[in-house]
Amino acid sequence: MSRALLTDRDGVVEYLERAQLSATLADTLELIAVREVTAGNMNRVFIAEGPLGSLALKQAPPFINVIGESAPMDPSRIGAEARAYRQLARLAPDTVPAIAHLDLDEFVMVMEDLSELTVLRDGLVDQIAARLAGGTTAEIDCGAVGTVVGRFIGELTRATSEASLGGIAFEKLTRESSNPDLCALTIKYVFGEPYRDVANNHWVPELDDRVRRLWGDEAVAAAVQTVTEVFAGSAQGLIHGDLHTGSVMLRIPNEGHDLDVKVFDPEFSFVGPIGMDLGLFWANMRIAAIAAAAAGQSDLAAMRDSAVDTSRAAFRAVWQDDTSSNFLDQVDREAWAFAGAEMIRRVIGVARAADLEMLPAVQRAAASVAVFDEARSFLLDPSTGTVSRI
Ligand code: SR1
Ligand code: MG
Repeated sequence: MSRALLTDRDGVVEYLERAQLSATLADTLELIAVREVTAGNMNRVFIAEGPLGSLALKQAPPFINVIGESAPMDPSRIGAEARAYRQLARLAPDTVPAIAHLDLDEFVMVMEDLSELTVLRDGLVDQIAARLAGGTTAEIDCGAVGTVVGRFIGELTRATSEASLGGIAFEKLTRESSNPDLCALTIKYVFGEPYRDVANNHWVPELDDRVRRLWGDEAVAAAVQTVTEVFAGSAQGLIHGDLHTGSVMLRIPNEGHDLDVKVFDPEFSFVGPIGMDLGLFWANMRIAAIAAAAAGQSDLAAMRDSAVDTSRAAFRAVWQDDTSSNFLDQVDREAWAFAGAEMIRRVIGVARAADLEMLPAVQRAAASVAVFDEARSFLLDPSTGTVSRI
């Protein structure tokens, strides 16, 4: 990296000036305000705003941001993300933010400012927090969000499948979308570390016995091995690769606006198993539902669960004329196995679920145990997935 990392307002404004983007925000630099909105694990994000407009800047540091310099990571991953955005913009332009600028010297991507929208996970967390504090927040129509996400996954994977593209174009896409560094990260943090005694892991004390048993559980180890092989060996279509509720944004409908759903952060994208994006989304909606149930908010829990059904239905609606029901059932089973791995890592591994972390201790413990037990059952028998039709 040829310059220092962006850390403050002046650095961001100076960057925008050098990149000849500051004039889109303000006539004079003094009028540009900057705030850091970093929320994910990998990168840093800033919003720069002036009287003429606003932009989001994302910079990949040469390490995993949430861990720090002890976890070095090639910052050119931002190029993989930009490449994925280009593919998604071609295939599903309404569901991704527009990219304004890519800089592979300083590993910065400048993009449409979506900060008026709410990150789905934040919205789900706020709902519980507000109710626990005796207040209310806007309703999130999770069923409608699930429909958009399921259609997104369906359209993306169908349009990029070998059957749609033909062998030569499919091979080219697979090659161009190859993302070995980020796939290695998934293998390490999703399928690896939670199943070993490593320093990054932590969990609530109520999970102690279960976690120690998990590390010696041969049936679980075999199931995780299978799901890892599916992850690494099933090139079926382009996937987002990290489609949890922190990768979805929405504008809650109000006067003048319909529900608007965007999928972002596709840096883990590659040509992989179709069931993975579904499974990660289902896992995180189940975590959100379990958190709501533990907080005594069963209406919210049911609303959150509806996203699992609607996303599955929307996904199937896209694919059903082009494939067999056997294939779709196999996608379901793989999706639930991915869901199991994702849920386990959110209660043991380094990447946490704010849905659980924000709960008061007693409810957090109950929810974490419920997530763990359900996850283990999805891993061992994916047909236990909560969609009754499987
Ligand atoms: C060390 S954190 C790694 C995780 O961050 C990303 O958000 C992905 O979920 C990845 O698994
Ligand atoms: Mg992310």
